[in-house]
Amino acid sequence: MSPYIFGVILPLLVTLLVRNKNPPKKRGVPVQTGGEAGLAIRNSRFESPVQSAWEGVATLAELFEEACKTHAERLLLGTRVVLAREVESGPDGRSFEKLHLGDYGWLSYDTVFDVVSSFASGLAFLGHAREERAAIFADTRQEWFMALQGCFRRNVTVVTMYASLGEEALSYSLNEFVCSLFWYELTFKSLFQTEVTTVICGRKEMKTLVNISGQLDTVKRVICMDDDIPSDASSIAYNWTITSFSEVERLGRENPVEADLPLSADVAVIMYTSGSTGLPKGVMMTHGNVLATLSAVMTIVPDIGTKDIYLAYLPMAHILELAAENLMAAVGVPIGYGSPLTLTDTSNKIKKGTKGDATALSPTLMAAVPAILDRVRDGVFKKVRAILGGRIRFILSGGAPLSGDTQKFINICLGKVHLKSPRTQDTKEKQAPKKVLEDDWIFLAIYFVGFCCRKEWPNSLGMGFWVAKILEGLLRLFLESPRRQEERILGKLNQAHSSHKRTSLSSFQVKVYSTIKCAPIGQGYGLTETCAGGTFSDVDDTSVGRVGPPLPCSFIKLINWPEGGYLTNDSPMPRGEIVIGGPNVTLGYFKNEEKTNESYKVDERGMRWFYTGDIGRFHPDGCLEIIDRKKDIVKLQHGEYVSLGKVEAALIVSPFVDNIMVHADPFHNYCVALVVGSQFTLEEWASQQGISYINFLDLCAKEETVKEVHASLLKEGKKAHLEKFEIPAKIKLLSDPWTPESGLVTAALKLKREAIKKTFNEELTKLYAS
Ligand SMILES: *[C@@H]1O[C@H](CO)[C@@H](O)[C@H](O)[C@H]1NC(C)=O
Ligand SMILES: *[C@@H]1O[C@H](CO)[C@@H](O)[C@H](O)[C@H]1NC(C)=O
Ligand SMILES: *[C@@H]1O[C@H](CO)[C@@H](O)[C@H](O)[C@H]1NC(C)=O
Ligand SMILES: *[C@@H]1O[C@H](CO)[C@@H](O)[C@H](O)[C@H]1NC(C)=O
Ligand SMILES: CC(=O)N[C@H]1CO[C@H](CO)[C@@H](O)[C@@H]1O
Repeated sequence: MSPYIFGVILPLLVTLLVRNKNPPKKRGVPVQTGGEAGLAIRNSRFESPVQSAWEGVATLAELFEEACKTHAERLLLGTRVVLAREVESGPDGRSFEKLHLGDYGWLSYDTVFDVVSSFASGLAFLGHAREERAAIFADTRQEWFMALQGCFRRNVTVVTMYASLGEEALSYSLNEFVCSLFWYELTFKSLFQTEVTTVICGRKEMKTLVNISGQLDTVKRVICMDDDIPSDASSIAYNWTITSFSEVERLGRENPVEADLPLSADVAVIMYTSGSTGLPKGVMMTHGNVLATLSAVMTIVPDIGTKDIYLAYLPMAHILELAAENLMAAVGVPIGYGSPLTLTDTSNKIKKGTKGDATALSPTLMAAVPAILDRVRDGVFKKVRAILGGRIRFILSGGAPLSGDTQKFINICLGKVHLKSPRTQDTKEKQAPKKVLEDDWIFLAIYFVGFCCRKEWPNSLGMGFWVAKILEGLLRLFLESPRRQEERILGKLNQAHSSHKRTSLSSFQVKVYSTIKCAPIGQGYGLTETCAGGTFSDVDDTSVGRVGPPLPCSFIKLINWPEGGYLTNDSPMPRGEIVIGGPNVTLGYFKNEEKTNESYKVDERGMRWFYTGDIGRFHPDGCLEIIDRKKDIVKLQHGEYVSLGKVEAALIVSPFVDNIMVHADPFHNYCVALVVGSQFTLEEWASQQGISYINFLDLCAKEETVKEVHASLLKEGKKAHLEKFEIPAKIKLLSDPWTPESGLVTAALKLKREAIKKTFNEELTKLYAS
């Protein structure tokens, strides 16, 4: 045995031994519950679900009032002044609006409470009756927050959905047209279904409203958050009274009425979610629901308090943002408003040379969704590659042992693995691929960085420099504009701010080390239906790929799903469908009893449970990991179940495959696949075989190519121990890669099954027809 290898193994062994001395901390512990049999886990620190962290407070309205009394003189809401608007035209002839924004102007708790109370009175003065509902459609801004609180003070249920800009901005890679159509449908559906009588919106949203006015016979009042109400709006003949926000406030001040406060079980918000399939559904959340979530988050974010500053920029119609802003206001944290398009100095709408929201505010807290973190990840990878010139193929590492994590990270950054698709990760080690949560990539990155800093990576290797570079990119990218968001998973980051540009290595490392120590990103798992309650990783948990133990307000139960092959007595870890219970679980879908009955159950002890349709497993320390999705598992004609994600992850390993989507039609007994060929390997193969072709498209159409690729899939399938029915019987080889721009994969390169099915409908039909 050569000393070199010896030298590598020994330190690794030592590390393992040292590690094993400390048994993993128990973060979640089993708990007895009612309802369907299964394995339930609760947060180790709380025996029963937390309902309210504030004594005597049972509603959001009370919470806000209390906070205003406690923090009266402190600053609460901040908005930037628009100094100038300019229109610049881009190279492609499209014009962009650029903003020159000034500093933040602040309102104190006292002032805000005054505005909120006046607004509530004004609402009553305008004739909004107590049991009628109001809708708020606007970008995240301070009027949104104040209108919300105003409604709460009148026990008025607020209907929300994403405002146009939020959605558009977050998904700017998506086709804008599709987006606005979608929004249009959502607006219509939610207004119509909930019989809203007052709509509170921004200037921009009024256009849509006017467009659909003919169909909205319940709407009587429109309150415009901007003072300059569009003139074309009032010229249209319909029976709405249009009032500006400040006018409502003035009316309320002149005609004050008593507050009409809600109870804990009253519905605070009906939140419309897009849902990945089908029509939008309105989730009914009580004050108790939201309060339970706030209380739980309180226990998680360390020492949240008056020294913090919060940057609000996600859509308020997202439960994460709504909960976050209410929490910040409750604990005395000033909220500065921004938008995804003005977040950083280099954001789309920021005039060159002026400050983005993050620079102007220097927040200590912000909410994020995986799409943002995905961009961080992509940026990190690009950066790592770029640092080394962008063409590196192979690195020889020696002189010191390389940890598995580091190796993985570097491989991902530089290797084929990432260039193909992140879904290939881990296929060897695990049968069940990580389908749902791919954002462990970013954690891996952070972990790597933490590792390097802690181990004081030998500078002789030049690694210290490297690390600093990666971190520089990482931190800067934290602030870059986000993409399409997904509501399922919530990420939160404690942002270490500063100007990171020309920071020296050592101070940089120090700064980052302190960030790492307190795990800057906690990962959680939750749904709108559970009021974003679910799980959240502990601050001191540096593991990756898991979503943590149950939140103090939730129980998490795994139940058997025998058809899919996931059982709670599986070894080494119990697996099953994830069911979430507790005070955080919402009442159900608005006017959709059938869907509510499908997904919500109340057990004999009165606890509400929500069936998520996600498949998870519990680690020994009580942390949850998401491993599959029920929806992605299809039952074939003869009753066999195919987990599409699992099969795809096993087959994408083939060198000929750039991307793959397995499709299983329940009316047939085999599955098929759409395969995007890897141009490089296929052309190489063709030249070896002496096959001539005009272009790649032509090569992919050739029968022998398809045969070769199919054979390779069979081989990989066998290697991964797939069943015969799991391996696609027929495939279609495609030449064009699937990119986020084409709308076939998300920004995080996850397949958009519905979009792909639609695009290749003809090919899929043919595969089954022949
Ligand atoms: C709040 O409003 C709801 C719906 O209109 C009503 O059922 C409930 O009784 C009200 N709560 C109070 C405390 O008046
Ligand atoms: C206005 O309504 C029509 C259908 O009535 C729709 O096709 C169009 O997209 C709408 N325009 C806007 C700006 O929402
Ligand atoms: C406006 O209201 C009047 C009386 O309330 C009613 O007769 C008329 O049909 C309404 N017009 C529209 C466009 O809804
Ligand atoms: C939903 O469940 C409740 C209680 O079990 C039942 O009364 C109701 O009829 C169900 N509704 C539908 C639409 O299935
Ligand atoms: C607001 C709400 O739904 N509260 C319920 C939360 O769950 C507990 C049981 O754990 C019920 O008792 C509450 O009524």
